[in-house]
Amino acid sequence: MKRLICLILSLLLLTGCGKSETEQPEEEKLIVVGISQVGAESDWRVANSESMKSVFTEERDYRLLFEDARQIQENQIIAVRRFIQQRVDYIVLMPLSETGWDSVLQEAWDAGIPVILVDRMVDVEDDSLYAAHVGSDFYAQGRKAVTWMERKFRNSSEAVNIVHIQGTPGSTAQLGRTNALEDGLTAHENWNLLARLDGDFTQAKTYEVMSRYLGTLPPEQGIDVVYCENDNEAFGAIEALERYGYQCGTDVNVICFDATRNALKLCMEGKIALTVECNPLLGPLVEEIIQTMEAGQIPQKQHYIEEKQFTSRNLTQQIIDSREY
Ligand code: GYE
Repeated sequence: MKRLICLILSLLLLTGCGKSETEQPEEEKLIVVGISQVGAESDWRVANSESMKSVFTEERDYRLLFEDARQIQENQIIAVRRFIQQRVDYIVLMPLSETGWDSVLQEAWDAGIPVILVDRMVDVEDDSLYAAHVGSDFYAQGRKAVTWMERKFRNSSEAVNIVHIQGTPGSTAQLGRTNALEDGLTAHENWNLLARLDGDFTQAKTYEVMSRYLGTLPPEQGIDVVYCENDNEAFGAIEALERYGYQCGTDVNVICFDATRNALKLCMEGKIALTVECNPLLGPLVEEIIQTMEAGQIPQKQHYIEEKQFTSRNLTQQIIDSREY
């Protein structure tokens, strides 16, 4: 009797328990997406991760493998190699900095796994190593800030004293926003760069470097602009400036990028003069690219998104309330 039961069970297993031959087990129907995220250094980054996680869910037929690199590029390279070993269907990479990607992207290409770049770019010799890029034009964002400064100081022949707080060195967001300011400095003789500090896109580091810097300044030193390469740097800079008795919005014009809800609030209060929008909600666009490839088509290589800019003049409470990030 035992033998008979075993035989029936084995037969059932062999025939797939009566399922038709074309039907696949649940797991195999899911599109497997491996995401290598930079870290969680800013409000922008957290919103970007949330956007990806809300799109790539099992209910929507995806299996998501999400790796946070904690701001270390080596961790991203390890994650991408792991995704290749796991034979994921797509790799989504938010590269920390632009260089150092040729070998690992070549490995993904050799394994036939498309790589979609999100947010920042990579500097590789062969751009067929990635399928598409979705992100912002960071130089254009920087130009918006520089144009605002040009208008603000157009009638002033006196020195415009600027403190520049940079983002993670070598990242596309840093390079584009820095280059735009550099061009502004070259174009305007009276724009005077007081200092260039590395805030690494974080509030804590910016508070630290800014406090240290302000501590070295003579009390009469005026600062007209603090050009922060993201909102979180602006939060840290404002804290430090206030600690040293500067009035943000009256003495100092703090400029930043992202336009997250907390920055919009400070802008409405007048402490931030300008925040240039950088949209982190890129999950739906990445999904569109994946679906294009699933349909056997070639996706558009470059996707830039429309972005605005905010000052206390065009901000409303309604805009702040409806901000998703
Ligand atoms: O502005 C900043 C972040 O690369 C666009 O990185 C991104 C930047 C963003 O940490 O907040």
